[in-house]
Amino acid sequence: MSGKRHLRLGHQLRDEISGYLQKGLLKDPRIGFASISGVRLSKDLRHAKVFVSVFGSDEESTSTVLALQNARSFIRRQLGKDLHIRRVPDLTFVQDDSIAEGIRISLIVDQVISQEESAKSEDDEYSDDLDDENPPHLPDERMNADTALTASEAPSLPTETVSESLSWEPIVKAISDGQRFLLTGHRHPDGDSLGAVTGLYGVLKALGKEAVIFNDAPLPEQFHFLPYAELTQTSIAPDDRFDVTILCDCGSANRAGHGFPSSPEQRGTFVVIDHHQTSEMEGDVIYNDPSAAAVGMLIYELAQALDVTITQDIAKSLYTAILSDTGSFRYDKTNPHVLRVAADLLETGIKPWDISSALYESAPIARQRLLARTLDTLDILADGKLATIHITSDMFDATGALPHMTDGFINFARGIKGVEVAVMFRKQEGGWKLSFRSRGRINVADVASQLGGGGHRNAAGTFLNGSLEDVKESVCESLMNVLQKEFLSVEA
Ligand SMILES: [Mn+2]
Repeated sequence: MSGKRHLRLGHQLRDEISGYLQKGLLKDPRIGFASISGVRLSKDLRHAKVFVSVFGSDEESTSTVLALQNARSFIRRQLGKDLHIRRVPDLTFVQDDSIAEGIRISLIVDQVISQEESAKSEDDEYSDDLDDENPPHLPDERMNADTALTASEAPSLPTETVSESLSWEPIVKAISDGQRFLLTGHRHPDGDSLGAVTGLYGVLKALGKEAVIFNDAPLPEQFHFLPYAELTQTSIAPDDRFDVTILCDCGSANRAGHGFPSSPEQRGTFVVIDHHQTSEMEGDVIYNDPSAAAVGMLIYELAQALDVTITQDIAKSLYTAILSDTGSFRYDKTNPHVLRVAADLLETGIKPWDISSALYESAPIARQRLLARTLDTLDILADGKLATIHITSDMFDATGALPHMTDGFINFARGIKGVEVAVMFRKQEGGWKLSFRSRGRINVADVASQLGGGGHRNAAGTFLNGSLEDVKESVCESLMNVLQKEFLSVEA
């Protein structure tokens, strides 16, 4: 069998069956809002597995797949007529419970599968570099820092409810008992993770503790103004031992930098302080409050629990963290409490403009040149609800800009009137780093986590392999489905 034929048939089946769904040809009421995410053909073209993505509850998924399965004879007959083929493959409808799976499959179909197994082997590639620019953290408004991922962008989740079940007590105890600390945030740190870490350093210093700040790479220049940033170590000696290791702004050690100690002997008590909804959490002590606008807010609370007076140095760091993750006090999590904490920090005498100008108004010229080119790639889809931009290697080469300088670019795409979701595709070694931003209706954390990434409701990211065309097509198709469902269901 030729690869071409295989490819063509896979596409035809996918497109035809999708068409039947869209046209409402299948009248079974159990069929929910479904799309065909991919078709996998056996070598001899006699069998086809049809992957169905259902945007709805588990029950809706199951009943949709069941209904399609029951209608398979009808669908085969219809396909025979429409495609003018004598032998339509046997169809098996299976639930594609992740968009990622769908994309994986459709990319594979595009590349022409020669063995069925090839699908499996690519699994891992998606989850890889999640951290790259911190998925769980997507910047918001930011100019440079990878920052602002803003949990703040995630509306709702009343603070009170969440906090009630959370207690600082175990962390206060771990800190009181320990003497030597290791502090770090996620790889490719943003203003919140670094501000939280340097603020926490100030808190520990006030308590007379000894602490090491770790990041696997030198800090981006715009963070050099942060107190204690210059103490950051890019490696940890294998024989170095800590009583307590505190990880901020992400939920697991694999999001920390390369060289982050992996053994309990070295780490001591492993404490995680985070505010992400989708992080998988690991740690001896975990404090995760997704309602918090920034981890900086949590470090402020922790300082209070420890009875530490906020110095200017601590305030600078925590203000940076909060400013970063609230998009300069623009997102929904900018509630009265956030502003009161910010006000407290300003009471120490720190100057807001010193911080905001260092963070947002000190861009290198190469960054602005890359921004100009990136905006030129703007694509508007889904009746103006979906905007995409992309950055290729050539664009980096032509401008001399570096990957971390692209923070905030995507907000220019989301910032267009009518755009509900924006996606930025940025070339990275081995594939594309995707950043998602939502205006609020669509939960892009769900979309990203189905693609092996994560993030917040309105800001998320992931990494995918493939050509720009393939990745973009698949992701946009999935997003268009999500948008269609959201807007149909709301308008209906
Ligand atoms: Mn954060």
